[in-house]
Amino acid sequence: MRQPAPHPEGIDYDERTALVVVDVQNDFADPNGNLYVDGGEDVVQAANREIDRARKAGALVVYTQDWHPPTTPHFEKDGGVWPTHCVQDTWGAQFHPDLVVEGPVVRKGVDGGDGYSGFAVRDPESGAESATELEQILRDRGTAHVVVVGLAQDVCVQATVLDARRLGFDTTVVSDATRAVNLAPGDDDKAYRAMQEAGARIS
Ligand code: VGL
Ligand code: ZN
Repeated sequence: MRQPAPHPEGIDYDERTALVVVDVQNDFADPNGNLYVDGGEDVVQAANREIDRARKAGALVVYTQDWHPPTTPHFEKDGGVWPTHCVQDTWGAQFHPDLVVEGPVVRKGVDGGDGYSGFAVRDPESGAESATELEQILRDRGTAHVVVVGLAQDVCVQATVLDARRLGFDTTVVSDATRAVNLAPGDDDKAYRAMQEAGARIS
C-alpha cells in the first residue's frame, strides 16, 4: 500500500484523511485521573494541534471515548486488569476540558465489553467481537488515510491502529501526540513494533 511521503510540517491532511482522537479523557490525561498515563496532559495540546491542522484541511475529526458501566470484567475489582476508570457519566470519563471536541464521538465499552479498539468491542465472556460505528463513519466520508493520536499508545491507540490496518486504511500514528501506560516496561516499544509490522507509519 502506498505510504505518503514524510512531510516537514507534519501530516498532510486532506478530505480523504480522518483524524481519530483516542480516549483523551480525564482518567487518562489528568494527573488526578484513575488510570493516569504519564505525560497524558501533554497529549492534549499535541492532539489539539493535529485537530486544528485536520480541520483547516477539511479532514474529518472523530473522537473515541472509553465509556464503561460501574461493574465490568474490564476492571480489576471485577476480575480484569485495570483500575476502575472512565465510568459512564463521571468526571473521569469526560474529555479533558482543554481538548477541542468538534466531530462525531464513538463510545466503546458501553455494554461491559473491553472496547480497546475504536473500531470494535469484545464481549469479555464470549470473546466475540462486534463493530462500533467508527468504520462506517470513515467509509461514508470516503476515508483512505487514518491518523491516530491519543491515549494510551500501548493499549487503545495500538488496538485502533491495528484494526485500521486490518480494514485497509493507510494509517499513521503521531508519536508526540500519544503516551503509553507501560503496565510492563517496554510495552511502548513493543506496541510501536507491532504497529509498524502491520504497515502503519510512525510520524
Ligand atoms: C485504555 C486501558 C483500559 C485506553 C482503556 O484507552 O488505552 N487503556 N481501557
Ligand atoms: Zn477501559
